[in-house]
Amino acid sequence: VSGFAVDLGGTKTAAARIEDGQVVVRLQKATDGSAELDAQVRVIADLLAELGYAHGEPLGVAVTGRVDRHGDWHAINTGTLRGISAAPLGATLRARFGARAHCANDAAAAALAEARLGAGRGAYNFAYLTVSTGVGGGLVLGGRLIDSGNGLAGHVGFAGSRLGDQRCGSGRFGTVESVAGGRAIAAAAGLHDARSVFEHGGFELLIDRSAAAIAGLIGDLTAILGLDRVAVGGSIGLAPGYLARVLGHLQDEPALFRPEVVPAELTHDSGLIGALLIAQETAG
Ligand code: ADP
Ligand code: BMX
Repeated sequence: VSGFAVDLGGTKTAAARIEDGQVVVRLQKATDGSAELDAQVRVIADLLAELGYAHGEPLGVAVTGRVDRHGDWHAINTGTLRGISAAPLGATLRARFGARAHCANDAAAAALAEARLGAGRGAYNFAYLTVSTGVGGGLVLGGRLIDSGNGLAGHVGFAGSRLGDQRCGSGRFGTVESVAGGRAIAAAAGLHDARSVFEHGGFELLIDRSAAAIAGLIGDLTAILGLDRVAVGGSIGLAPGYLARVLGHLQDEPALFRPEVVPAELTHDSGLIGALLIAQETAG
């Protein structure tokens, strides 16, 4: 795939020019979680202009939150995206960048890219999990990315965790995201962001609780879907030592519920590459 892509997460917005499935230039800036649709699209347009994007070129935009069949964008965790509710992202992108612009959920995009070009190659039932600002997911079963009309399919971070004792910004109680996501880790530590929790030291129990919740989620998903491989990404998922903790907790599961668990191979580029793959496939 060749073209342009944007990955708008809860913490950072990345944009890239992609050639033959590889990111050749990448830019990044902090996401404004309180911005409304117009302001978010302005940031996207500025990054694309800096990359030399010209109207009508292929463009994939991956976003945190759910994207429904009409291309409307909704926050599920309303603490992460405070200015977005039923925002016509797809229509706005097409009006501004042309008919080859498409949008999708960030973790679903990343899952497709890992399945096709990264850590999921050769797996039959594959899941990608991102442990980042929230906890997101994408399921590629028998080679097909699972979707749903309301864009909720694959949102595994909103499944329950036996370690959960809080409500997350989705309104749901005891979610994996409320235990394992970056916002939850930072709040529990009383620090501004999860990165400082990792760098500060002394919060091993909190980090370990996050990893245990992810291991429990992997066991549950494997029971439901018969996964043979799971790839873990996101800045927390890829932080040194984190995956080893997940694997440690996974040892508490019976062998049948332990798929192969590996780091995301396309690292921080999977959402970008997947967004462009989806845009190309949607275009037919
Ligand atoms: P996004 O959620 O925007 O897609 P990331 O995958 O970078 O972006 O995840 C952001 C979360 O990861 C934030 O909670 C941030 O504090 C945390 N984070 C960023 N860098 C690191 C790091 N090196 N180690 C641990 N956590 C990190
Ligand atoms: C949340 C949810 C998902 C997203 C996931 C990872 C919102 C705003 N986001 O579970 O749609 O895929 O986070 O996103 O409801 P990230 O921001 O952590 O990368």
